[in-house]
Amino acid sequence: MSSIFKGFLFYFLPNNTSTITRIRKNLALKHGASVVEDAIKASTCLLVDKKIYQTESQIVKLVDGIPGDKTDLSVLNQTWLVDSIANEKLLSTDGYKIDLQMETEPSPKKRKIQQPRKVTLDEILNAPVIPNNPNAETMSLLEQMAKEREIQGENRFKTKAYKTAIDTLSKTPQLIDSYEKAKVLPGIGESIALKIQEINDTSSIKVLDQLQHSERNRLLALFKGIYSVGDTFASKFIRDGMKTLEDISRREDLTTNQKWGLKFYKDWNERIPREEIEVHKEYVEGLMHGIDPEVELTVGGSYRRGQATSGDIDFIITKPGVNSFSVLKDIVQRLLDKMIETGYHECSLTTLSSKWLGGCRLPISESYMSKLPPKSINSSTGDPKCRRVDFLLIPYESKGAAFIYFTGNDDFNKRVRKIAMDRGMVLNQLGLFKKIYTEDSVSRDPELELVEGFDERKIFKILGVKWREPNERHIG
Ligand code: DCP
Ligand code: CA
Repeated sequence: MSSIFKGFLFYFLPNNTSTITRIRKNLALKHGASVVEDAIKASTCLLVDKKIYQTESQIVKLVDGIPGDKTDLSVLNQTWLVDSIANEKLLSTDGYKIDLQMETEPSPKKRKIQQPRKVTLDEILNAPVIPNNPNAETMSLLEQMAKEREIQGENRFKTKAYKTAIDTLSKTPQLIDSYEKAKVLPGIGESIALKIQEINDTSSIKVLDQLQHSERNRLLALFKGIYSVGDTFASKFIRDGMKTLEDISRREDLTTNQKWGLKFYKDWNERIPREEIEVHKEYVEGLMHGIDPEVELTVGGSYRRGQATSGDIDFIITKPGVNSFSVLKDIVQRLLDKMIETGYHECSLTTLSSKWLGGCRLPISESYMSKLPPKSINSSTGDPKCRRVDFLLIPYESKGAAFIYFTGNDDFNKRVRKIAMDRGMVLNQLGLFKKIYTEDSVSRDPELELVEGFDERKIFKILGVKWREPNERHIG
């Protein structure tokens, strides 16, 4: 490699770690120069990227901030370095000098000097060959651009244009760092040449950043639509390069619930019409009647608040006089057995405890098909859709507190719980409790004494909160 810059001391402005600065510093070093980093020394040559700093006043301000001896500083456009390397000889600095004494607005003459120099293909091909693919960064960004365009379903020619340009760059061992150079290469058109210029000016492509940002959000939302996939999993999927639900379905590390979530992705991301929930209620009541007619089934959540659609169906299950979870569990286990028998049960997302979460689909039956709105039926199979169903097992003595909790909405619940706290009480799904402080409670949590659990209205009253019908609890 030639040593055309032997004896030169260069300081790069901007002195940053962008690809273009790194590449140019490397080139300078390879051609015999020394690069100073922290301070300007005597006879330093300041190499300015004029694409970034276009006015002299900007440069003056920056030079002022650099420590060191600036008495015989010469300030040159970085293109002098690039052109000298391309010509394999030290070019005259005429036309590359930047005069920091001059007025801030460049004179028409100066402006002419900044006009891009026309480059020929021969010049590029005769420029020094740089080992290790000097255009790797540019190619990588163009590759990402092609991918984004492909995802967006842009016409195939656009994607192909990127691929052709990348192919050309991969066969070009010379540094292509400007619009002018890119433009003369075969297979690189106007739009991609401009992007190559942009990459060299900013180490990025603005449009690509925007596309990738919105693409990430789109993928986050898509993946979080899978049951049991939250931010952590969704981000991991994106990091692993997943683009579609099909990509996800090929993974071998999915949990059982995530697999169910994928299987019922479409159905579980739709709201359930109120009329359909009524049919589910009738259906489950029918099954329950054969098991234990005394059991009370209430649909809570948004349905109890009177909303027209719900995300899932929250069944609150209690039985007069029964406060034991294990008795309730036995009943619900028999219900689950029947659900499997009749085909209503599609999947379980939990084992049965004080609650059960799963997926259910109404079997086709003439008796209620006419009551289902069109949105409840899968138009291609004619089957009712699979729905997310919860069973919440509630001791009878906690019925009122559970009704408050499972009616919501969450903001309403937060507000009522806060009122309880302010009154030295605790409200949860089992009841309203008074905090009892004993001598021991300095070191331990206070003991809780049940004040009211059964009667929803009484709980409101004790808290001093005006009674609100469920449909008046939709706040926030
Ligand atoms: N709940 C709560 N705090 C939570 C989650 C739930 O207080 N973090 C209560 C209030 C909710 C009820 O449980 O109303 C049921 O929870 P859902 O998530 O099913 O919410 P909704 O039924 O209100 O809405 P959706 O129609 O989306 O199911
Ligand atoms: Ca709900």
